[in-house]
Amino acid sequence: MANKSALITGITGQDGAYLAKLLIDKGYNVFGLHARRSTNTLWRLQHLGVESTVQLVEGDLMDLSSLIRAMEKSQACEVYNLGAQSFVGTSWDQPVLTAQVTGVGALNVLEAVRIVNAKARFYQASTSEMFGLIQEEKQSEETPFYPRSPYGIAKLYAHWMTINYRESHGMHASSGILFNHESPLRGIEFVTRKVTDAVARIKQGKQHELRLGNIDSKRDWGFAGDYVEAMWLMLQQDLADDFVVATGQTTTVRDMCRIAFEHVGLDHDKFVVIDPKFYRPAEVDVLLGNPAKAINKLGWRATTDLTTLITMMVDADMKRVSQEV
Ligand code: NAP
Ligand code: F7E
Repeated sequence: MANKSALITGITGQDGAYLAKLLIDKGYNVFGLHARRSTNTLWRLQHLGVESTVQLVEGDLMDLSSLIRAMEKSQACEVYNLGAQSFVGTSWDQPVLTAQVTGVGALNVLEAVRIVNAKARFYQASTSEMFGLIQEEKQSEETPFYPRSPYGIAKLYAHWMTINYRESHGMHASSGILFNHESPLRGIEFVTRKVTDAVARIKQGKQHELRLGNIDSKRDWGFAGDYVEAMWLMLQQDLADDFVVATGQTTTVRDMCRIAFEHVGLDHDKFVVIDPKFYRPAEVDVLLGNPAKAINKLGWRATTDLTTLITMMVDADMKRVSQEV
């Protein structure tokens, strides 16, 4: 039997790279939607050694015809929509772009799937940001949403569109409501990577302080490598559904910093400077996921605790910074 084909939007991002590697290792032909940029965005795929194995198809989430072409070319039976303007902070500066890429972009992918092969299975990258001002101490699939950022609102639109395509067109369309997940391949603008990169630079005398915003906010942080496994598992189920994917533990940004600095023998209090520039117009104070449904129905479980994750990221940044010229 011929290998299955999968199409990943957002293949150059953190999750796209880990998912591409996972699917290649499982024997899939992996296609990735590649939005043309003037800079090299393939470094994550290169890092995981899959750059020459994935087949890139030019296209953009805002261009339906390019998505239809990508569906036709890939003949994908599984489609993972990971592409997005995913940085929450930027969503206040570029709310319209965020709505178009992160919200309507998902609708474009759903339409392309419906038009080309409505039997293909679809995964939507939903997010704990949709819970925003939390309505329950531990957030599950039943918890009401209250998004606090243009990003969270765009994602909520995409989330409901996914449910709507499932209910109106009978498509196998699932949403993973993923809580924060990080790795050495995380974008530098996100707080964990900003911290682990700064720790490495400070330790090696290349930086002297770390400027942060609200360090009292709490997040449920897991390892991206674990989370892409949950995405794949969702598309292997007989019935499409929505699943919370989380560790079930929450930690302040302050404590995450302490873990990172302590790993190289430094005291975070001596280096962290609070800068109001990094505060958000509306903060999500705390997120804490309840992954019981994913554990029971998918047999998925987070395997990496926060200390292991941050230690892995600091070690990778120590190496990367030491090799800089
Ligand atoms: P990421 O690293 O920011 O990657 C985003 C990807 O989207 C990149 O490949 C980017 O391409 C692509 N993209 C942006 N605009 C596009 C456009 N107009 N057309 C086509 N592609 C476009 O995000 P991530 O951390 O891997 O997250 C993957 C998905 O999960 C995102 O949808 C994110 O919102 C969601 N999510 C993430 C988390 C998390 O904690 N990481 C949690 C919940 C949900 P370029 O490289 O060319 O810019
Ligand atoms: O912020 C606080 C900030 O930008 C985490 C995305 O992947 O996860 C991510 O969104 C917390 C917030 O992630 C700085 O205010 C303090 O409370 O790392 P972050 P995020 O906003 O939670 C969700 C699930 C997604 O779906 C998103 O795509 O850290 N914080 N000082 C800071 N954050 C940043 N970035 N920079 C600071 O200097």
